[in-house]
Amino acid sequence: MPVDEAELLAGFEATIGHNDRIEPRDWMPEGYRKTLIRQIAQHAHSEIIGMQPEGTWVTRAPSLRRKAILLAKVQDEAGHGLYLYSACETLGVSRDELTRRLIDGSQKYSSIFNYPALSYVDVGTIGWLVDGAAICNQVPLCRTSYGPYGRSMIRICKEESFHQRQGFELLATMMRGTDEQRAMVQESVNRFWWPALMMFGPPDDDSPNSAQSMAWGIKRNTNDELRQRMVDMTVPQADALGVTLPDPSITWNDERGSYDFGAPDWEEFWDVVQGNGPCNKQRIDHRKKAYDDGVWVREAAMAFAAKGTEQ
Ligand code: FAQ
Repeated sequence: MPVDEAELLAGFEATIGHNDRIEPRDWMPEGYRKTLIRQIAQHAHSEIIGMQPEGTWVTRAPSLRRKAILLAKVQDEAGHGLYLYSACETLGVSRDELTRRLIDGSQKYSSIFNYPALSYVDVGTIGWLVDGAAICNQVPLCRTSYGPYGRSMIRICKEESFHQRQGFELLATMMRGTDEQRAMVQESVNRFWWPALMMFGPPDDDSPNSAQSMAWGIKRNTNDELRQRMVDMTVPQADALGVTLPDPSITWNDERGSYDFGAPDWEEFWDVVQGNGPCNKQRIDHRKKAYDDGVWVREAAMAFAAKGTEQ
């Protein structure tokens, strides 16, 4: 390694060691830049693709109040995607390029959004469990080592917390309703519980990126630590709601001060990640259509901007 680069690396490692932030103009190892682009882009894509399952219910909301809440939530998700794409652009990759990589399948988005939202109750369950999992994962990311990513996480987490509460409130309302409504909530929770636990990624032993991402301060906790946090947070909430989580092995472990729980079906997880989930094709087709339909808008905006600079 040339001397200059060794010095730059030492400076980078000292910044990471002091828990200070790396900023866009700072020198960074190529692997750090690539890992950040991979994770931030995947996160941004998840927010944008994540608008689809709930978005289909906006026109079928059961009341004006529910419609206003859902519209605000889905709009927030678009905003989160945009902050994250902007953070990613500071690493030298364009938003256009990132969208192309999403559509051609070379970048991923969260497995959870390949499951359908079959009824309005699923809007509540997604808020409670999916946004709940997102909060567990994202609160530690507010302290991630890359400045633009950490700062975007702070605002995103505030909004996710509203999302989680609206989901819980929707389910609590249904649980105070009829037997049929309670059964709908239970059925929805049964479908979403395991996919929500899969959002944290594979078990630590099977997570090729975790060790390096933790060493660089990109991730602050391992996948299994965050999954455990999610279970510990959710079990008392399920009790308060009066729903049963579909895992008979959930039991309090006094020694660990945490709940024991079963393993998700990892074969199903990898199958969904590789493109074979119930909605993978539909999600990407929809995104591609929106991107293609928007070509003329982007072209017009660019032409307008160019005209502005000519004057
Ligand atoms: N789905 O080595 P690891 C939200 C991939 S936002 C698909 O453990 P890493 C808000 C992983 O990319 C939800 N792929 O990877 C909302 C890697 O493949 P690669 C998104 C997954 O990066 C709510 C391979 O498996 N949140 O929900 C998944 O260290 C409601 C090996 O895995 C974020 O993205 C998965 N679940 O850890 C919106 C948070 N898990 O890339 C709408 C930021 C793993 O090498 C409605 N991301 N893979 O080809 C992270 O914290 C991390 O990237 C992990 C994965 C924890 C997701």
